[in-house]
Amino acid sequence: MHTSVFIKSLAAASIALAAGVASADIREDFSAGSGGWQAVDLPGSGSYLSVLSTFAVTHHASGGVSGGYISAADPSGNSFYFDAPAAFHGNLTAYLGGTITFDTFYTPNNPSSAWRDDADVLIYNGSSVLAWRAADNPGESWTHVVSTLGVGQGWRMGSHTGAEATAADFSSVLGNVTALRIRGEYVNGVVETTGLDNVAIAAVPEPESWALLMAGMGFIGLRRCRSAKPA
Ligand SMILES: [Ca+2]
Repeated sequence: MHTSVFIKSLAAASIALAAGVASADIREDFSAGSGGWQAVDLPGSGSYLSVLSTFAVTHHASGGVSGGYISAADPSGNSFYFDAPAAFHGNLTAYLGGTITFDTFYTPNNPSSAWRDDADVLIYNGSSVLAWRAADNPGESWTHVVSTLGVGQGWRMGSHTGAEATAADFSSVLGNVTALRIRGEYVNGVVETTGLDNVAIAAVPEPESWALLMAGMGFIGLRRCRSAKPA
């Protein structure tokens, strides 16, 4: 009987864990080219719904955090962003609670002319936009940026000064992502070149999956402990 319960709990834990990690990470390390990424110029300062122009990024075969990376040079007095390809679109609800991470830098990097009045990450479903701004701008060398996709993690609606994004907002936008953009504009002036590498959207296993796995492991431990005692 114990063996049967043990197998059932282990099987349940395995199935739940597999379901929790079923969503593979979406990644681009720019090792084989620009991966379909381009750049867009937006009005900026919280206005992100119209695209003023679209332009090509430059792929560099080396010089990234590892291997290649892309860069774009500021084209205007507006706010430019890196624009993700279709691999980063669609139904991303499986990544709620997970992270979006990337490495970036900009040069020349002069703190006295740094531009802060824009979101660092924009996730769109049509005209609904989740906006997140990091605590600070990146540096002149590669800077790792981590944002957690969830309520209370600094995401706001429309712009970085909008209302805090709710669970319903995340469901609505992540359910059908039509664009994902990462900021290139960091200087008050048409001077900077910004690099981007290692963009990743990663899911986390659901907590109940881990709880089941731990319960299964605990049961194994209990069984071993009991069978080790003399009869
Ligand atoms: Ca790379």
